[in-house]
Amino acid sequence: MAVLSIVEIPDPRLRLVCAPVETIDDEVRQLADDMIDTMYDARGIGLAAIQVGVSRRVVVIDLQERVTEDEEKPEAIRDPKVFINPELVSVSEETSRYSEGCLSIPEQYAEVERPASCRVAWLDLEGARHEEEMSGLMATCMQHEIDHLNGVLFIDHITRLKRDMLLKKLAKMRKNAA
Ligand code: GNR
Ligand code: NI
Repeated sequence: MAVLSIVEIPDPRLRLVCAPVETIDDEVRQLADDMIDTMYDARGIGLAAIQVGVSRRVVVIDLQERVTEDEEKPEAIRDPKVFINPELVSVSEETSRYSEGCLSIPEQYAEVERPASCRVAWLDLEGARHEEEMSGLMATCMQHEIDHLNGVLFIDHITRLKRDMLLKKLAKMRKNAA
């Protein structure tokens, strides 16, 4: 078990285009394990490797609802999924809006419009290829994570005015916390 520290804006690593995983070896398996520990520790529903400083195309997601806001999710109902080299195969024309947050932009939220559903291809930790149609929060979260692999953040999808307001609130929050 290793909880890693999370990279936050304006760290330039969040703008890197991450490299595909060529070989699924012990290092990748260890990374995925540590990312899962880190995601639960931070109470996130997803995490991309670059958020722990590793510029690789690895994503972990667990959408399962928390029992309560301040109670930790019982380990028994945890269902983490690992996605190696995930790719959008196609996206729907229909869009949906969701109030998104990001562990790399702490405590800030904004409505983001994205394709409502998407078809995603990826490798699992055994190297097997999967392809699946995703919708709802899973589609939103997967697109948010694939964005991270390409150096894109949810604030890139909102208006400049909203982005500036959000960044100001973040600066203020950090100042008060310091
Ligand atoms: O924990 C997270 N919640 C979330 C909510 C709406 C849309 C996307 C997300 S992902 C985010 C964790 C994170 O930063 N993943 O990169
Ligand atoms: Ni994020």
